[in-house]
Amino acid sequence: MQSESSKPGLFITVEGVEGAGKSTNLSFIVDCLEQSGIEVVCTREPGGTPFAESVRELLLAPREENVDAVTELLLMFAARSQHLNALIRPAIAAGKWVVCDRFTDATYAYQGGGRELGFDLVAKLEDLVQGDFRPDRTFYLDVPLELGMQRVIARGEKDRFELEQTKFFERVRNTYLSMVDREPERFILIDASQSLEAVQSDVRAKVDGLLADFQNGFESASDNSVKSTSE
Ligand code: Z5A
Repeated sequence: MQSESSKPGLFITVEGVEGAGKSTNLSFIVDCLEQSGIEVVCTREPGGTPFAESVRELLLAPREENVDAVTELLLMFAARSQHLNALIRPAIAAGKWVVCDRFTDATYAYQGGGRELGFDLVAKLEDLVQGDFRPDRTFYLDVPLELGMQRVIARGEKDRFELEQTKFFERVRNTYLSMVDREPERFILIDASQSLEAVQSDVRAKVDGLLADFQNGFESASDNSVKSTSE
């Protein structure tokens, strides 16, 4: 299937707690889409452009100084603003599909839930930075915390977030699950505790469904290609 340059692409995000297999399955989603002839831009948050990747380094490096939760929140959105305007919006407008490893749902989960800043503050910044730009679909890979942690520990070195306590990650996961409940039409819930083979079989079925919807006229509900926060 060819993406039509006259038609905007879709914005797909992939979310999950630590060790859920986001990065592994994001590559798989990109492969499935490319095999179907879709032009894909694969990116991540925080990061995605040289400037935003510099902000990512600031955010993830373990450090002795305690980083204030609001400082962290503002840096997430600073990186996002740059990423959105320099890379994501132009790609979607050019008819490409953008597949992004984490986006604003992660801010609700980690800063809103994990850091206990709450939904309202995150929502205000979301409106300011994104206007009504939202993901078209979000794969949420769910895994019990213990299993996710086992996978992460097997990988070695931890970043500043991965050094947090279990309670923090419980709040993160609960926030994700509450968002999945609230927006079942956008979220695609995947049981990521299964074998990788079984997870990818589920993911493949959902991608095929999405491609079929797109062929049948599915278009971004949020009109992502045309609206800019500076307009
Ligand atoms: N953050 C935030 O606080 N606020 C925000 O707004 C945003 C982000 C956007 C960096 O994110 C941090 O930024 C993140 C949240 C915060 N905090 N942390 N931690 P990141 O996405 O770059 O980092 P991450 O969450 O740590 O991702 P990750 O470590 O790459 O995990 P993953 O992508 O879910 O896992 P993976 O690398 O694909 O898989 C982990 C291992 O498990 C690997 O060895 C796989 O081979 C294995 N695996 C995967 N699936 C399976 C199955 N099904 N069975 C067995 N083994 C598996």
